[in-house]
Amino acid sequence: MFKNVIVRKPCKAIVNGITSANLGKPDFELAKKQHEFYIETLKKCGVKVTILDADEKYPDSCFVEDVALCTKKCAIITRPGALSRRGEEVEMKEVLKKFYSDIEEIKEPGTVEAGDIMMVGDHFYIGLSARTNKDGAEQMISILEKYGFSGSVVPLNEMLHLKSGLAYLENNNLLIAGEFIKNPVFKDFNKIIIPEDEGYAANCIWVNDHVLVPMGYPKTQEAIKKLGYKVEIVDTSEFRKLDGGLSCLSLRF
Ligand code: CIR
Repeated sequence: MFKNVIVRKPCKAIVNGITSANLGKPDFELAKKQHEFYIETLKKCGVKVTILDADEKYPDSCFVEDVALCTKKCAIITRPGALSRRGEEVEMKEVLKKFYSDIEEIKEPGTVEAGDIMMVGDHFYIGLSARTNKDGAEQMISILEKYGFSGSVVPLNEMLHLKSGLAYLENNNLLIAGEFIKNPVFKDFNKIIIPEDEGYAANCIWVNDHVLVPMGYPKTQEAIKKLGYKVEIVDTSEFRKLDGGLSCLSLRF
């Protein structure tokens, strides 16, 4: 079960965030409203939400998931691969000191964005992407091993982050899309294959038996409902314009 969630309000500079989506610029006012609804939904799932102020220095700073990995025993501060995002992790380290006595850090030349990391019990799958390099993944695995966890790498070719195409919903249930569907690494999961026309909906989050699902993906919504979860629909249209989704917007631990 998760007790805590950390989010950061979107900033006005969000209109200058990194994107490959080709969906136009996000509307700041609407992004703010969608973010508020996301927070209210998380509260319904029984977690305490820590809300950080918007940070105009970093257009993508609402995507807090990427700057730290929060485990049951320690927090690991990442070193973002995107240069315009490097530095977002500095303040997060200070915030996480209130929650963790053990804080580790990824060091140069390693880069990691934790959108590339999927936790499955005590094992962590780490995507090797344009943002997370081999050195960063190796550092991450040796830190995890120090705390009794394990890690393994998954090379990515098409997706931005590992969790752009995967979401672990506990109980062996795995939402899986695109390039990961045929990957034998995931063969033993109960795979819920996300149809191609709903690819974005692979980025859902499990929060204490609720599953947050993005608005506008009825097939995925139905498949998750059938598994017995409480489905919470959240509109993320403005964050999608920056390749961001439900998982990217919070740290959950
Ligand atoms: C970026 O490109 O870094 C942001 N525009 C989106 C980050 C999405 N984060 C995530 O998938 N964990």
